Amino acid sequence: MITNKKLNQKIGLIGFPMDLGADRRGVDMGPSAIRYANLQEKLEHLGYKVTDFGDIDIQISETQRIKNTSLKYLPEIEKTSKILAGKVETLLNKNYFPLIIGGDHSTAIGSIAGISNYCRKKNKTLGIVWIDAHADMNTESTTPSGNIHGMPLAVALGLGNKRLTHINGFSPKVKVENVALIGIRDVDFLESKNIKDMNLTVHTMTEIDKLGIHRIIAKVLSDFKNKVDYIHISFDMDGIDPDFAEGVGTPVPGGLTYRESQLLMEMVADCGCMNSLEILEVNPILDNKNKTAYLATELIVSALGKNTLYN
Ligand SMILES: [Mn+2]
Repeated sequence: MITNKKLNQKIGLIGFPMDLGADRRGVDMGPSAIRYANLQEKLEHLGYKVTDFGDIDIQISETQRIKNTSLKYLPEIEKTSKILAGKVETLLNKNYFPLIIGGDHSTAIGSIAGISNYCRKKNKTLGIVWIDAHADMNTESTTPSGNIHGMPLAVALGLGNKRLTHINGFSPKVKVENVALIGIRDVDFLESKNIKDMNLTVHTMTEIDKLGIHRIIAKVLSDFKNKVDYIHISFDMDGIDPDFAEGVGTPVPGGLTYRESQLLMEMVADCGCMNSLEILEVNPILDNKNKTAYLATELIVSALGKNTLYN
């Protein structure tokens, strides 16, 4: 028995080989590594119809100059985020389930811009579950690095540079009360002020240690079921402990275990309430025999209804 109610739905896969948002090079190879880990085959085995729409073209850093050290590679990230936003919105309008594989977490700037524009036109309320070691709540005025992959949640909430916050001409893309962060364990000093000022819901690793991942994700999903009618999952693979996911953009010890991350995704499937999914920050250069990309594909199929006993 497959619990996910969306079975037989068609999945539209988009790769976003972006690493301009991060200092460490390598996550641009994430989409390739995840495809190599048999993603499409695993999804088809579950009964989905999968169309791979390929990667979005992104220029490499060697062909660009950094003009603003607080917002590195802003022009290319802005340009490609707009393309991604348009493609994701088109997929939703054609009744595809969008599955976006990154790429660093700046990918979420474009994906969420497209999803939010779709929700706005269809009068749907968007909720976002953000799984990550980091809060990604920096702006150009708080960032210690200038790396845009530390900013995408702030951008979605309307904080930061207008060229990012106002893609598709409106902001914020999601209301702060409809966002939940899970797995957080590394927040920058000034970034924490943005979190407090916004009154953002953050489930830190400390809270997960105390209460258990089951209780936290159950509460997040039941709250969301009452107040939103579209759920996007933004999953940064560095939310998982480097013991299980060493090939990530920015590894931080003390993260979700293999089983905690699986249970989280299985509960998302049981909920039957996920409308789009993105998996980010797989870095094959730091990985061991593509293990982290394989884990990414296992998490994707779990979220889409793979069940231990029946398939
Ligand atoms: Mn992130």
